[in-house]
Amino acid sequence: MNAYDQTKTQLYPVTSTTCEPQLLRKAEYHCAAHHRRDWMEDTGAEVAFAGRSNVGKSSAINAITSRKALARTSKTPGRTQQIIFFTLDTHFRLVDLPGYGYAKVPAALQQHWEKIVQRYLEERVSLRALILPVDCRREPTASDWKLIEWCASVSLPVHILLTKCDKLGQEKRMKALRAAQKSLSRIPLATAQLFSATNAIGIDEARQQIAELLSRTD
Ligand SMILES: Nc1nc2c(ncn2[C@@H]2O[C@H](COP(=O)(O)OP(=O)(O)O)[C@@H](O)[C@H]2O)c(=O)[nH]1
Ligand SMILES: [Mg+2]
Repeated sequence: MNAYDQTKTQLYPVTSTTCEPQLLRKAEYHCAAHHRRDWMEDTGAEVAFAGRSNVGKSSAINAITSRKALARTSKTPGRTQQIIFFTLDTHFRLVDLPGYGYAKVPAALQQHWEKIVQRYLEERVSLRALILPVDCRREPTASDWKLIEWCASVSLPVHILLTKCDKLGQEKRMKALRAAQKSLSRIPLATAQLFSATNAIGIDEARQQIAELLSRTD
């Protein structure tokens, strides 16, 4: 290494492009972007959480990052209207997208959110995968399927968290997982797992999966 390279290395420390599951515990809130111009720079790698309001998205982010209130959880759905960026290190990020499908939100506002999410999904080069929490007791909604199909159409992996599985007994839980896996079998790059933020089910599995998706290079 010559002197120039040495200086360069010191100025720009090389970050690993393999994400370890434990890195998810290092998540820090970075910003909440109302506008496209406020998005973080599109470099490195990120995974985004999308989903219907009230499915347990914020609770899932908190559980996966081992933080009580990194992403605000709420009993009033539909409050998160911005795209929220969390950094894991200088290379890896988590992104919390606005929730959709809350009936009490006026249609115009709902459409506005959809546009923001669509724009983010279409433009973002560093996006490696979508994490989609779906209530394990309910069928995925039309909006959930729209996202899943969209991911398939652009070869973006989608990982489904079957949330609130503490509400089901063991047998029904496994039935819900099998049903989800069956309906996703025709979708390339779609995976599903059981998850409960309340009873800490599937948290290590989700961390492992997200770390692998963040490390994707293809
Ligand atoms: N029983 C149960 N309730 C949950 C779980 N995760 C979230 N909730 C509850 O569901 C509601 C919505 O959760 P939140 O994380 O804010 O959902 P979001 O709107 O998708 O971000 C809150 O009342 C949470 O306490 C879970 O794993 N089990
Ligand atoms: Mg939320």
